[in-house]
Formats: sequence, C-alpha cells, structure tokens
Amino acid sequence: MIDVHYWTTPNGHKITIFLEEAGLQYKLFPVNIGKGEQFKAEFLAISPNNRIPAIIDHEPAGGGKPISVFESGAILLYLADKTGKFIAKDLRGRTATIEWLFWQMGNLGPMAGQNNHFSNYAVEKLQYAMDRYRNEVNRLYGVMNKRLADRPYLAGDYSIADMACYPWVAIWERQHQNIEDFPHIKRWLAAIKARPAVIKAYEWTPKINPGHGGVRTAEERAILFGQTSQSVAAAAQRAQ
Ligand SMILES: N[C@@H](CCC(=O)N[C@@H](CS)C(=O)NCC(=O)O)C(=O)O
Repeated sequence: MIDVHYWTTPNGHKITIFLEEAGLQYKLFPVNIGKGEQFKAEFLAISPNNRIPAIIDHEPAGGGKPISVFESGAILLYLADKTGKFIAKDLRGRTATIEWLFWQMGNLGPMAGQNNHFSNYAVEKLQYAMDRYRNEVNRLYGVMNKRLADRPYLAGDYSIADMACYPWVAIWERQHQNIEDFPHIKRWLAAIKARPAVIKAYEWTPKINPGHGGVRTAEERAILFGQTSQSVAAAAQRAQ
C-alpha cells in the first residue's frame, strides 16, 4: 500500500496518474494547501519543503521500514524503478526518460507555476512578469512540440516524462497559450487525456476538492503567497 499525500493540483495529478496506470494500491491523504495543512508536523516529517505531493511506500523493494519520498519527479522515478513500468529498460531509453522528466521539473513546472501566479493569482498585475512567464512557457511548449514531431511520446514510449508534463500542458488555456500553435502537443494531449487511468486519476478532483478552482480568498493568498523562512521556523516550533 502506498500513502499519497496529495492535493488536486498538477503536481498531485502526476502521482495519481502513475498509480492508476501501474494498478498499484494507494490511499489518498488530502493536504488542503489553501488551509495551510502543508505546515502540519506529520506532513513536514515526510515533505520538508512544505509542498505536495509526498508518498510513503509501506512495502519497499527488499522489505524493511517504509520509505517516504517527496518531490514529484523523485516520486515518479521511485515508482517507475519499483514497478519496472513507464521507464525504458535500455540505457538510451532510460536516459531520455530521465532527461525529459528533469526538463519538466526544472523548466516547465517552475515556469508554468510562475505564469499561473502572475497572470491568474497576483492581485497586482505586473505586465513585465506576465510577459516574461507567458513567453517562457510559450518557448517551452515550442521545445516540447518539436520533440513530439517525430515520436509519439517524449521518450519514445509513454513514460513518467509524459506523466510529469501532462498536467501542466492540459491547462494550456490557463497558461494563456493557444494549443493550435502546437499540433504535435495537441495530438499527444488527446492521446493521454483518453487513457482510462488518466480519466480515473482526475476523477479524484471533485471528490477531494469539490470547490476546485484555484486560490480565491485573502486567507488562501496569505497562506500560499506570503511564505518566508519564518513560516518554516514557525512550523518547526509548533512541532516541538
Ligand atoms: N517541485 C515540487 C513542487 C511541488 C509544489 O509546488 N506543490 C504545490 C502544489 S502544485 C504545493 O504544495 N504548494 C503548497 C504551498 O505553496 O505552500 C514537486 O514537483 O513536487
């Protein structure tokens, strides 16, 4: 059994997609990040960066104590290695999968996150910041579109690299992008969206977070966008 500390966001969906695809047994532990539950001591013990997702694998390979993993890319790699699924076994294929997984983690995820912030959440609309991140996401979609021009999925076969990218591309409208400009991504998106496991993974959203729709209240804004090292220190003090 795998415990998934989860919220209904792109980084959360990556993990439920993998677990549904692989047919692994899992239990969701919702962490309502708008309410500050990412600062609870039990969660910080497995996710010191106060971000979802994190997992606990109660049956790690080779036995022994449960293993916890935080960072969605590390979790996907851990689960792929555990199951031998959705990562190529040959050196070249494995390297390509890891390359595109890290590309998502280091480029598409952070840029799309900031794009979301400045265009959709920031009260003060800063044109420079909005342009900067929209353009960067636009460039990254261009990189991805080119990569998909001559192969069905990012590393050839469907893999954890695609699972990492999908939730950040599925929201292209909120990213202020036009999918018609990226025909290879459009085809890739439709193929992944139709997968039964992906449909099941997204079915958690209305069940876990019926009011889903982003950050709305001043309280949510303060919790999510007002964090400093003081937030980390205060959480550590409360845990004592
Ligand atoms: N690099 C991290 C990013 C995780 C992340 O940003 N999670 C967001 C939700 S998508 C979160 O937990 N935010 C809570 C907060 O900002 O306090 C990963 O991929 O796991």
